[in-house]
Amino acid sequence: MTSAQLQHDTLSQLNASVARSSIESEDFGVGILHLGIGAFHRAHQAVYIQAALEACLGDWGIIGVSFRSPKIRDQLAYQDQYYSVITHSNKDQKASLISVLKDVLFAKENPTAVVQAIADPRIKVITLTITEKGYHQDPATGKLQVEDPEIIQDLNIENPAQTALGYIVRGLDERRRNCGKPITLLSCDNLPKNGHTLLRLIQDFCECAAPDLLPWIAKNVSCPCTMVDGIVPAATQKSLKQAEKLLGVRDEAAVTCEEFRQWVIEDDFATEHPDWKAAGVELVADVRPYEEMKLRLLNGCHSALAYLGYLGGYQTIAEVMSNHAYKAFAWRLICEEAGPSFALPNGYILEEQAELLISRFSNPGLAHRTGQICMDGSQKLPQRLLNSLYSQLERNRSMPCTLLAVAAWIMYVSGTDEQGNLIDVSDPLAEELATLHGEGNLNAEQIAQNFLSLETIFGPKATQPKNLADLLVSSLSELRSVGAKASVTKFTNRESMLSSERSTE
Ligand code: CS2
Repeated sequence: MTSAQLQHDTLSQLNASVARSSIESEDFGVGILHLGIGAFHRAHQAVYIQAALEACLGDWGIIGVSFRSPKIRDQLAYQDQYYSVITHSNKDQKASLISVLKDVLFAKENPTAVVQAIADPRIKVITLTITEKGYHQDPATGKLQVEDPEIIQDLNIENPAQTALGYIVRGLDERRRNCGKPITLLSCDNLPKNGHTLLRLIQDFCECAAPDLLPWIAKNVSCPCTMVDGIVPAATQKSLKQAEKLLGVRDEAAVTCEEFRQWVIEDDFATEHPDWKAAGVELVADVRPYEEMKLRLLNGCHSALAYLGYLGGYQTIAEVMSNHAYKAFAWRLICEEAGPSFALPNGYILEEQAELLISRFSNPGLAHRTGQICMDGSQKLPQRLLNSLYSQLERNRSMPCTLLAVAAWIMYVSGTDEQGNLIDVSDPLAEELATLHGEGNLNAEQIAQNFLSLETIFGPKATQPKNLADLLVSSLSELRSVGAKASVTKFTNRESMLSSERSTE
């Protein structure tokens, strides 16, 4: 027998073990607009906002915006905006009901409603998870990609918006005319200086399309930087089945995540905001050390394990971590390569971070597909791997794990795996990247040269470390001749060599 679907009328059928909120939707009004309502927002910011509301009520209900498809809007509408978060610790699973969503808009269907929501005086904070590519930033110059066809369309303010920036600028313009009230925009994407980057791109956009909006923005809009952390794999039929078992009802919008969750925000709001502190959010003067730690340690290692894991035949990160060699590789990448490339936030210890990350990645309850993390590598590589690589090579440090990870990304985007199977490469530059491999007849030197000429990712030649090309050629050659698993195994040998050295000291 199939169970009933989660809705207001079926709440009484929820299993007693499901954590229910002490507040109900009618207790609060709307105050937050979220752009890009995917699984990550539902398992992260929405959970914090629910905790803030439970600690101290206020009008902080969320209106979500979906850019990609009407599916999540329809699912949540049918479920009266209720959904569940299934938390997998390394030992057990817990289900919690989330009831902070008020409505979800599907942008393409009603672009005006999104613009009006941005202008709505009840909205004080706009949160964003639009992915790296959603910012349309030229990585080489840091400026808006004014040549991008969607941006060209959006720069004509008369056209209905297509991009998040297009919506934001139209909405802010309407807000200025409508109520004139200040607003805070919180970028929650894994980008360096995400808030400041967002503000700069909005300004670039306005310079081309609405220059008279700039002085109002300077006075009324703040874009604090944030660091968001929490592993949230995409839902699968299996995860939805597991959710149903825990809940006692079906939830088409259930999200699965780990127990760990962190949100650090630069304390620079133009408006009031939910009681972040009561919800466990850290407000700090400077997010940078947290952001570097997150991007270089977690995300850098994640991408490295995803590319090398995928090529090694592994489907999920937990499976990758069950291979001792990959674990040793992760430890070395974090502790010896990425870690020493920046200053950790006060009170953080590198080895403790490495242990925590390795245990998080090993969580068997999270079927986090390597292929999901491999997506959009062209947008992720610089902040995750290249920043630490460049700064450490300049200091003559050896970076074999990071180089191997970059080489693995190059092999991945060729579109063919080690067994000759096709890879469905999802990346805005996918076609261009595949051509850099030629017809399969290029040697490692030629491939490395082609990739290093890609300034949008690797920067101009003059800014690249002098020995980068040679080092990349040797990592690529190794990967091409022995494959990912054997290349990674070298690091276990080194680990065991080191421990035997230590034990004979
Ligand atoms: C992952 C991130 O998909 C990816 O690229 O590395 O989504 C990662 O799971 C989160 O940033 C963890 O906070």
